[in-house]
Amino acid sequence: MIDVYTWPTPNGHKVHIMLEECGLEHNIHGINIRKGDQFSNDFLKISPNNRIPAIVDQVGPGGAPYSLFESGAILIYLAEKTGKFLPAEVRARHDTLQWLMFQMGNVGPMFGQAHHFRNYAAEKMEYSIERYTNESGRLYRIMDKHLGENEYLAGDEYTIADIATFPWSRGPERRGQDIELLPNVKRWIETIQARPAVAKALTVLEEHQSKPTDVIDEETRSIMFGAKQFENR
Ligand SMILES: N[C@@H](CCC(=O)N[C@@H](CS)C(=O)NCC(=O)O)C(=O)O
Repeated sequence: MIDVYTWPTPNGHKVHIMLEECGLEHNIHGINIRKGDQFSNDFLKISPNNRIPAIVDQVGPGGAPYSLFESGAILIYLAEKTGKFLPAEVRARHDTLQWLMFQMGNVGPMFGQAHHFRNYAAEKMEYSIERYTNESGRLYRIMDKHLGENEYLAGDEYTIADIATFPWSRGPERRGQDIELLPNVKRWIETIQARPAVAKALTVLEEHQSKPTDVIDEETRSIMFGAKQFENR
């Protein structure tokens, strides 16, 4: 049994998709990051960076419980545990890890900044909006070119690289991008969201899913981006 500490965000959805795809038994524990659940001592013990997702595998290596944070590390762990979605062949394996790192180091952080400055920042700063919208466009175009030559990010097979990147890539209009200009990304998004495991995973805690129209109140702003976030713990 795997305990998942999570929230319906792109990083949370990566793990929800992987668990559904692998058919692993799991319990969902909602960590409401808008209300500050991520700062509780119990959660910080398993996720010292006060971010979701985190997991505790009750039957980890050697049969003892094992906890992990960082979605990329969780995907690799679950892939190795199940032998699924991370090819064994050396080139295919490293192609997968390469695109997984592309997501972790580029797509997630840059798209996250685009969301922040376009939707959440109290002050609308033209420079920051333009910088992260342009950077998001650049990353989408890299994916679009690559997906024009490959069915999935790591080649012919659906892997943890796709599982990590899909939840961040859907709804490109949130990052100021026109999906019609990204035909290969569009085809890839549609293929992945038609998978039953993905459709099911996207319903996890869906009543708490944030919408572009959400208004952020002062308490949430302090928790997510202000004094509460930067307190010494
Ligand atoms: N690199 C981390 C990023 C995780 C992350 O940024 N999680 C966000 C939600 S998508 C979060 O928990 N935010 C809580 C906070 O900012 O306090 C991962 O991939 O797991």
